[in-house]
Amino acid sequence: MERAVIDAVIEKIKSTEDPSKGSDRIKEIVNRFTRDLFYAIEDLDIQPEEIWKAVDWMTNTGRNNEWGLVVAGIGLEHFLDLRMDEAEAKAGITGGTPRTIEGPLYVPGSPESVGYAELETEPEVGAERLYMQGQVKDDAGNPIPNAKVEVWHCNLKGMYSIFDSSQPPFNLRRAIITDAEGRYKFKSILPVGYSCPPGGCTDQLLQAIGRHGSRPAHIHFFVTAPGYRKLTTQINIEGDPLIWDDFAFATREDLVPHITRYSEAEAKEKFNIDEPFASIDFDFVVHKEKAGVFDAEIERTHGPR
Ligand code: MBD
Ligand code: FE
Repeated sequence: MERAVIDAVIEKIKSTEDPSKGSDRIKEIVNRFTRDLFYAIEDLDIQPEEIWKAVDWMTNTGRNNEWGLVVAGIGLEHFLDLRMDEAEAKAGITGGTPRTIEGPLYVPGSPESVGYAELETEPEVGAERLYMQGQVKDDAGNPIPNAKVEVWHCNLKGMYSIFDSSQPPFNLRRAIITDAEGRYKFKSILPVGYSCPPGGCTDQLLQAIGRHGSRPAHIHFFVTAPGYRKLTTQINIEGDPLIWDDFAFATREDLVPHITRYSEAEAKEKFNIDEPFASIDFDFVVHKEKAGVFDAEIERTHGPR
């Protein structure tokens, strides 16, 4: 079919729109997507059975609440990051801690404390203990007191509390308010990598295109402070073999901090801590709010549906 014929079909569909009803923005987007879809069907000679299979797959993906995984897995969430980076650069906002995707597993309402938090509601048996600490700063290097550092990560099974009812609610999720010197510190465990539910819709899709659905071990953060742009980011656990092979494309230079390990003897002697531990120093550098740039607080639904 000629493109002109497809364009005529789209024009015919558009002609049924009532100009006094609905949203111009949504009309524009829907018409564009429909046209691009019809072009793709024509160019790739997509068959009716393939369309109905895709409809079933989309239905199941929604039923299983896997769209957040799919959005991460096809690189769409990372692409949105790249577009936000570009929009900020155009407005003169550069440097600072790089943003990277939120992912689908944040839940608001974590227990809050000032300066320090222990993330384990329930002790994680067999885990390597982690202390992570640093400052929240502005891009001139000034510490920001009263900033909120929200942190969340998975347990040794690669599962996130709230989504995984076998853990206490908010296990491995906390909010830490920085102290007078802009400092935060938390005790937790080194998490492991995450894998999409085996046999689920995202896994099926990735298998069908010869990809895997795993992420390197990582820890998520939101950093917010009045008058500053929200930072959404993650760090990766140094040494994970998937660091540059993340199915969600979230790894970025500057987000793989060095881990220092202390033996039981060193922990006792230098820190008076009764077990060996891993330590990460990491400062978050955020930007002042600026007029005329998009709002870095992105509205989206959180938690299990
Ligand atoms: C995760 O833990 C995650 O961070 C992302 C982006 C996708 C799936 C699981
Ligand atoms: Fe995650």
